[in-house]
Amino acid sequence: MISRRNLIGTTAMVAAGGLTTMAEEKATPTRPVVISTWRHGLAANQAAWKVLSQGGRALDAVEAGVRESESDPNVASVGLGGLPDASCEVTLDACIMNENGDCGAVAYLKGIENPISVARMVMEKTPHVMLVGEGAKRFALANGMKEKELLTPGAKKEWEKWKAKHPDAIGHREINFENHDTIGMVAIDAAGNLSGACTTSGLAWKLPGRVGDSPIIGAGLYVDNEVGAATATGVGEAVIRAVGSFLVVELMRQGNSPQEACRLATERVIEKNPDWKELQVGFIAIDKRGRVGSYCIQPGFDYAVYDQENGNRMVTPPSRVPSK
Ligand code: SD4
Repeated sequence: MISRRNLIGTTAMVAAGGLTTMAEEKATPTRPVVISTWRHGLAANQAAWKVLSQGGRALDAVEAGVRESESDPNVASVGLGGLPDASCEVTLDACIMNENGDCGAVAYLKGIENPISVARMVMEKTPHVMLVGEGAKRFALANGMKEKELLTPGAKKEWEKWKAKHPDAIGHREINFENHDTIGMVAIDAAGNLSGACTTSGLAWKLPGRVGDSPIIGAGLYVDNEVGAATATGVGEAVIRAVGSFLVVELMRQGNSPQEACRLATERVIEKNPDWKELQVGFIAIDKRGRVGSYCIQPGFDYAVYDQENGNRMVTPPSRVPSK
């Protein structure tokens, strides 16, 4: 645990290093707080808040929160209703991490509506961190999950439109700037513990078999209960190259505010990806004091924040490419 004495020490050191001014520091922690990516984060935060406001555990809150988006057929790139891969199959990636550093993940999972709950079972019921494909599905079915058709008529229609335009394509890395996507959620509970969850159907029209950053611990999500938690959205390949979410947490460990940590990690993504102008990547982060922050490459990304003081609302973070 970080003691109050250590916290003060860190603050003084940081202020001396010019990274953060004292005015940015909050004297008392804000908690609980939950944040999540994109507009569908509002409904997800609502579900998470039900757990948090009753003194529940951040882990239960983030699972309940992202399940909301997974099960919403109108969210076009998570769980049910997710846009399919190039062969018109919906395949899902998810991971979860708790305050003890335990983690679980699934990738290339088909036909299961709530991959986040499978990821949690991997974490809690197996000695492993990640299960993929057929094995992940068999594990889910053996543990009480039901098989379900995840391709909705709307998603199929979108695929048909794409296929008509790209009849010979075997895969595609398309990022839709307006209509996202993956839900990443991180939270701190009333007891001051952090957890996070990230779940997606991945990039639309991806090459079959492709796995993005979302189920990769350190890339799509990272939680360190001593420091903070972060999650990512956007082009997964670009996030993996920079081990993005781990980097955000490490930057917070060095004394940066969540906002500055997200900005610096985005700059690293930019350094590692020469085609960054064509990409969207966004990070959101929360620290041990309940401070939150976010940064992205392209304008158009927003995130949902829920706390006691200001309720549930959308926040637009600064972006590297300025908005017009
Ligand atoms: C992926 N990072 O599979 C996900 C997609 C995403 O907003 O986040 N889109 O690469």
